[in-house]
Amino acid sequence: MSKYSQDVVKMLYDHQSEYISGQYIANQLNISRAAVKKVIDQLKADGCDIDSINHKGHKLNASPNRWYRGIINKVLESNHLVSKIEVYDSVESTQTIAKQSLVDNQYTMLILSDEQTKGRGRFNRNWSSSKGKGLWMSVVLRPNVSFAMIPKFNLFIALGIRDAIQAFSKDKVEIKWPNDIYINDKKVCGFLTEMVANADAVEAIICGIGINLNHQEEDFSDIIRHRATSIRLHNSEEINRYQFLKRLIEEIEKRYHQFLNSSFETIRDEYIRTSNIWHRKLTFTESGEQFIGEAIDIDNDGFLIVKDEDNQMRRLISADIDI
Ligand code: BTX
Repeated sequence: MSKYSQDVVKMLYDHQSEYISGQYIANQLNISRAAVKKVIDQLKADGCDIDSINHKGHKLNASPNRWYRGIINKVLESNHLVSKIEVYDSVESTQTIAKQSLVDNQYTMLILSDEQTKGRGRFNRNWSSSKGKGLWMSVVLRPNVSFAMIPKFNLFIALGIRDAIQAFSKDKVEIKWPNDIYINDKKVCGFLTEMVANADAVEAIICGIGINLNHQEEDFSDIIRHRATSIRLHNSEEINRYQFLKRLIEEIEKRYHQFLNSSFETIRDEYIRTSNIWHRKLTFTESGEQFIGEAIDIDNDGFLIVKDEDNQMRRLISADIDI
């Protein structure tokens, strides 16, 4: 990619409703018109939907289905959540990159990739992350908290992710405790919270988030098609990944501040109202043990209260649930 690609794409994004001339771009960047043409041709070859008309100029038709640093910097310019943003075309896992990038510095970070070749879920399960269809990202945060706070973090962040998806879905978006977001009983998002800690405190929280944005049903593999969905399937139009990212970071930032300053009790009602696990028979797996039960409540500390088939009450801080 040319070193001017990010600048050109940012200028096109800034003027999305109008044509801007090659000469204007050339003047702004202090390069020749021929150089501008070369960059535009390359962006088009990369799948950027740019309309070019003689004597009128260039116009970005829709937001491209890939990440451009120039646009991301623009849409996230007012964010206070992360201080460093890394963008990749393809990586094995943004979670792995995040863990490598956080060493020997104190940055808060956002790592984004158009594609993951070895995206992973909980318990090392596979997370399907096809190119250009979804949002695959990891956020590195540096709260000064003990590691007992990690499950609480997960609960707050779940609400932030849910709210962002709800803003783009006409159907109800629900949390499946503790790590998934569902629409109409199909998974639209999975997230996981990991940490790097020393004996006293957490050094970094690494929150990996995978959201299916613009998949059509046929884009999902046979294995997950019957239980996966995308936001696009609940919206009449393509999801603009940049607008979605902006909203997601805003919602996460809001919930992160709440997490740092408030107890789970303050969001408990909201969490219960937006969860999809109540009043149904569920299969739980906790520390290798499997049992059937019904989720009854979530207590003020964020533990799930489950009544099992023997009418025994169990208190879970994390588990795997089969719906
Ligand atoms: P999970 O273990 O709850 O979900 C994994 C399960 O979900 C898989 O076993 C499969 O059945 C199903 N699945 C796989 N891919 C998809 C998909 N795209 N849509 C719906 N269902 C799917 C949840 O794990 C946590 C996932 C975190 C993913 C993010 S992406 C960015 C970051 N990098 C990375 O490697 N992981 C995280």
